[in-house]
Amino acid sequence: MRRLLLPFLVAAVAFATVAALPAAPRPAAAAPDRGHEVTYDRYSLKVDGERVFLWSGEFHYFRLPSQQLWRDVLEKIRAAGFTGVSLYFNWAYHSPAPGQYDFSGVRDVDRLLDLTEELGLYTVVRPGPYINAEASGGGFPAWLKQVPGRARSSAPGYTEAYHEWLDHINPIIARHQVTRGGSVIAYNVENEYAANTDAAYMQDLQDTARAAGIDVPITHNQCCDASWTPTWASGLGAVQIPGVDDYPQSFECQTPEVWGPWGEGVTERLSENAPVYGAEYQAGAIDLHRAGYEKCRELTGPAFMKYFYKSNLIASGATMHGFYMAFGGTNWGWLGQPNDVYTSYDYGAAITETRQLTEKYDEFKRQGYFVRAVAPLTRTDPADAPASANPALGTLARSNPDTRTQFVLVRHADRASTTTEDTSLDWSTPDGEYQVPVRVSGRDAKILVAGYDLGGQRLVWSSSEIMTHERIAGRDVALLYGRSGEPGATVLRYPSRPSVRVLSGSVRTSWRDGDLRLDYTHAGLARVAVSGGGRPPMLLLLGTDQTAAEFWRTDTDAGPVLVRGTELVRSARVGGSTLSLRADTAAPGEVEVFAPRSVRRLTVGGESVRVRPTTSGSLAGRLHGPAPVRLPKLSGWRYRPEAPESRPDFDDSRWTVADRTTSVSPFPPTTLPVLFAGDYGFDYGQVWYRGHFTATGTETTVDLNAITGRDGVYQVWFNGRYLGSARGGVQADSEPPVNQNPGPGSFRLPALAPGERGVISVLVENLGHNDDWTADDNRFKQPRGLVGASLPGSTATVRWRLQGAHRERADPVRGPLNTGGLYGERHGWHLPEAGGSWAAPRPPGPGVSWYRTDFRLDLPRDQDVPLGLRFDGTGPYRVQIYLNGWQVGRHTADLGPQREFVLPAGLLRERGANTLALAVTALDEAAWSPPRLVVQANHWTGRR
Ligand code: IPT
Repeated sequence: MRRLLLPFLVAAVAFATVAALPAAPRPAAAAPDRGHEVTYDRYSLKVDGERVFLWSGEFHYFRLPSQQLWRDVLEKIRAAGFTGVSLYFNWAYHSPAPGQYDFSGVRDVDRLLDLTEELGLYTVVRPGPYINAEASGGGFPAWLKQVPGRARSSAPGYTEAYHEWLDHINPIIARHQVTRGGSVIAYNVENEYAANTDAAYMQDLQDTARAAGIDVPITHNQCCDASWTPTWASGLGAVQIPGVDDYPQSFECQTPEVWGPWGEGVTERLSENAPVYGAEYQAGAIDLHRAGYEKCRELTGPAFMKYFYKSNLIASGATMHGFYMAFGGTNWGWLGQPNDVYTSYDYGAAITETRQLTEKYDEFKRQGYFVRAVAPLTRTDPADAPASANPALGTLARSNPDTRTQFVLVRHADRASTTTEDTSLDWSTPDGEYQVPVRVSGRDAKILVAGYDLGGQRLVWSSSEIMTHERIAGRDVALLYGRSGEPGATVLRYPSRPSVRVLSGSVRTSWRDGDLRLDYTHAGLARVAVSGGGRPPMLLLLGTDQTAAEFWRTDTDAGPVLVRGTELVRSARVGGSTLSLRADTAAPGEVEVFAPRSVRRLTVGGESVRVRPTTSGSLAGRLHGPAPVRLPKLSGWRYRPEAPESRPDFDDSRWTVADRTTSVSPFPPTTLPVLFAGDYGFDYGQVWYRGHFTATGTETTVDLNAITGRDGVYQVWFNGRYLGSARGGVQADSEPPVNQNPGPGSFRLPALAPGERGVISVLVENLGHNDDWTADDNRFKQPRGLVGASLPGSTATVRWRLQGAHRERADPVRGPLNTGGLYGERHGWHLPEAGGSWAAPRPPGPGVSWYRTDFRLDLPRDQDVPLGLRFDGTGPYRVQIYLNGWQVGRHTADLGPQREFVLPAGLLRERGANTLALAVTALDEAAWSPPRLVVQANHWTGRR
């Protein structure tokens, strides 16, 4: 072991620098001419007078502790066609103790906002102070529980505390506003502030932001629907753009087939002067019932997205959307709220926790490209919808008052219906009366467009949906799609008869009175070249859901580029005659590019690709996939038992004495002294208690109460002997219906003689802090740790001391949420540089056992290979997983559901030495089955 110490120290030092990536040089203060004006009206946001369609995805940087992966995920979000991101800022993540703030390394949100700016993603910032988000304390730091005065009100104690937070975060946000050349387009105050509201507080949040130079529109996300009051649309505390959160599909992931249990999901207009804002629109779900996130992904899958998102677009005319979540991430360390979530916050999102793209991503892409390409959508009013000949299918319409472009939603009248129906729409389009045949198969919805100037073309109508169109190399390239096997028709108008060539697929054309009509069945990818007719040439691509999703659009200085194939296109650049793509592949395959005229050559990921011109005017070539990777087997495990705290002779003289008799907690202590961990500065993770007494001889049991959060446990020893464990409570109430007996446990003591000395040792889990959903302190200020202790029948006085992770001594790199108060954590056993004597592994017994091993990786530089740690065993134990000192997850082997944990690149050294440490808390004797490394995905990325 000794031998290993030195290299580890070196690795640890090197590592700290990797983890806490130095901040990039800050751009000099933005020159005023880089700034843009942000305004809005009842239709949309505007930047320098140009309407903006905000289609944003929610992303939590604090759930992805790796700057390099921020870029990866944000590039994936951008590539899906999102025009923006919505970001919560988590106060607890930055503040271990009052007055202490950290914005470095994985907390460097200044860098994060540099990145959104560099990627051209508009950013809605949501700094709370309260965010909910299934984060511990709803984003409130645990130290706030000791601050008197109701949180989320204008009580002085709370006011002073949140001003401290805003004084730190607001200046960072302010310098990244669109008005100063940055990406921040809107600033959201509070979160679903609907119960126990205090308008003066709501107003002060905004006044404070304005005083810090925030000059973009201020927004709010109202809970659920406008039946919740106030909506913050008027009166004291009103925001400029009030928005609504919609979760029509509920969080019942275990029944993914149940359709829209929480209603229509139409975002309400809360203000006549501001755009309709779907601040949080459901794009996944919390796994409340531990059904597994794949079920949540099914619950909120493409069918839901098609039906609800498109219905909402046309019903509400919303031009501001935030989809919650685009990427969920990981509740690493003690970040998660303890009752509703576990380590993974995958959320069933379009991008998985392992950063993979799903069929939900494809649907986002189809819709995102559409809302981005078709500008008239940014200003629409309700319009008469064409009648549907088949009453099973309903229609709803909007039109743009300037261009008269019409948008018609077609879907089942009964939203639960799954039948396939054909209809004919009696459509009075801006270009004349038409009978338009449409088919809807099952849970689907289409937005059909009529009267649209599609580049240089005139689209009269189409029963295919528009995905995107671009002017590339002097012609319009348009991509339309429908479900495979469904009939489609498109009508385009020309001053004179154009010439039409069907390059591939089966498309029938007809010409009548200026209308070119194309009829086809959606299958594969049909290609039609149209030229002449008094308009610029056009390449019309007619795809299916699947083939359309194979396209990527991206901008270059030389104009837009469309790419077909690859797993992902991150960005493109044109230099001379070469188009350079940054793209990922999962397997060898074809790539086809539609690029500016100058382009003759193609490089992908820095490698040149042999290309040939196609009859479609594109260039095509082949790409290779990733090389297979082999992972080391985890072996050489070493072991070290802990919990010396359970022994009677353990020296606890330097521990904190529990001597308090009062607490600001709304829950009155049932016994004294106060044992609440937070009242003594121990906020996160496990806490140890030791109670000393001199027996009277009448003791029979020790009766305890502990609050741990759902699924937490505590364990009890007497004079070194294990007495057993009990489930901790979630919540105690101080008002009826009263539960003043949370997490009870009664432990039998051995017979004691009068005058005999006894030591009770208790290890209590703290899985995190409740949220403050109801803004009344009752949940949020619930204590953690022991909340009651007594020796029934005895008059002996128990002197208690406690020990844990103190808020004044948080890990300066990994932050306050990384570790708790286990002996091994207090002595750095989780750190790469841990010394001490470690032995051959033995199975865990009651208490805590540590296991460590090292492994080297040499993953290919030009591949992205997310790795996971997989546990196969089950038993009465829980495992805290430390990767190079970072607590990346918690495996609850007795409850589940999660067995595989993400080892995020950045914390994981992909080429180098890594240390894995496991703290196994067993409730009983357990079998030891070490975890293994697994490849979660493998992509070739080329030079990144
Ligand atoms: C909405 C919250 O605003 C958000 O923070 C998150 O908690 C989300 O729910 C659920 O994941 S609250 C709404 C569902 C009532």
